[in-house]
Amino acid sequence: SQLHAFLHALPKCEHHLHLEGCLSPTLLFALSAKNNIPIPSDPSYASIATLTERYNNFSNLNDFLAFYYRALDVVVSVDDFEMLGWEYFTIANRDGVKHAEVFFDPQSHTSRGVSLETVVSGFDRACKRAEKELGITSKLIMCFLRHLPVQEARVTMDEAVKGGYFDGEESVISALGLDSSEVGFRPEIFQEMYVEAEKRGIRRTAHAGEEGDPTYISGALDGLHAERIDHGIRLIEDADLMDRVIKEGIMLTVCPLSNVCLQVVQHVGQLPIRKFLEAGVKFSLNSDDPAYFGGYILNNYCAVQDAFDLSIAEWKTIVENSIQGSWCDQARKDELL
Ligand code: ES4
Ligand code: ZN
Repeated sequence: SQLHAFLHALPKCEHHLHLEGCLSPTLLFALSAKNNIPIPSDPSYASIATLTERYNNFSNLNDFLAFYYRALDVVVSVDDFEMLGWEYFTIANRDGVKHAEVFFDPQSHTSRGVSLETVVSGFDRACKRAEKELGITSKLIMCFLRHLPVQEARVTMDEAVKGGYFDGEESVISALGLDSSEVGFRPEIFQEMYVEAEKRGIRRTAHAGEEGDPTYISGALDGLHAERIDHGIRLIEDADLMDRVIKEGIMLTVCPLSNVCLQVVQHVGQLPIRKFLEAGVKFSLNSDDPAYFGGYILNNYCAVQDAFDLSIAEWKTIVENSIQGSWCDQARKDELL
């Protein structure tokens, strides 16, 4: 696209990236062979090509999530989790990412008999290697699966606390998130865990306003004291709530290619990017589940540029907001600015 070299060179921060969403068809088939775990017999899984083709045709969030959870069967050992994390960081490095705050879904693994320790150790190794070898700083955000009973989130949180992973911003897990099927699973259900996270000095974010209406966004702000909102694009439907988000400086983590792939919008140009810029809503641009949605972060930046033809000054605003909205310390922000 136009400005491609400029966009590539920008010091990018990523805030909305599911490590499990980096499991490409190629890596899925490789781990299946390595671990001797069968690929599902469903015709979609006949080959890397047929699976890739199916990934290009999701009808909505739940249709995608079924594939996302199912693919994880082949990921079992600490090495596998490290490999999945490393897959992300090497491609992010190629795209010019300098700092990444990445999600993982422990319940999608513990429900298969994989321990929290295995998951956290593998991802933590990938993060440490990324800092050492690539100079990428990162944070891990543990997400609860909102379609599962709240009691299971409670158990997951207790296990993270007991393991010593979850005590203040400097611990292995530095933040809490909420993801999976949105409509019908309101943020407030998870209030108790978010209150506890706040007491423990843990940062908080939640997916809201992707498929859900703006009351899911206000629910995440009021009920969970979320400091950021993941997706949040339906904020554009509520002018008063938008004023509040602007006043409080809440950042949205917007994922353009994801929204198109999951048919939240028909094309990137339908996203309220220009309206958010003009109104002063802070947002970062992110890749969500890049192995499923046709591109990593640079593809998302390029898709926005192709759709909106933003000015250099507007790109500077986006990049500065995404650095300032990060949860790294001020010294790291100053290096990136
Ligand atoms: C997700 Cl795009 C999206 N939305 C909600 N939950 C998710 N988990 C992984 N990707
Ligand atoms: Zn997401």
